Amino acid sequence: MKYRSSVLAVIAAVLAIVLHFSGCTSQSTQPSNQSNVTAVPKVKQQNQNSGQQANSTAKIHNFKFEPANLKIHVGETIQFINSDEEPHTVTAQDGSFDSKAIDKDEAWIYTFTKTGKNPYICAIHPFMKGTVTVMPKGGKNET
Ligand SMILES: [Cu+2]
Repeated sequence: MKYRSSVLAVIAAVLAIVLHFSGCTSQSTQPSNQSNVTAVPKVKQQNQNSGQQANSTAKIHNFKFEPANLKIHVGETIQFINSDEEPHTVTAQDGSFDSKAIDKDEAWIYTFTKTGKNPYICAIHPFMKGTVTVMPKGGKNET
């Protein structure tokens, strides 16, 4: 009886030591990578609105437009900001606008001058879809 309990105590001590060391070595806390701080995106100024403030923002993230459906009023400007490593485009399905490739942390701004629905895709990844709905000024007759 006495012998057995002392054996158990030794086993418990060994287990405690093993657990202690495995716990220490397996989880070394690595410094968190802070490279994904959102910097102010540089704006691709390739349409008619260079320098204009955007009324709304759509992010391009994880191969998705966020939000995928935006409602604005006619004459308002949207900035599309790509936060993916991959370049994306904002390309109207009817061809009325096309950002061309927007690189990582770049923004593209566009002013919508006609009412109606503007479905768009990423020309590089056509499964990426979004819609900009442009309402008349004053917000009446919303679609
Ligand atoms: Cu894309």
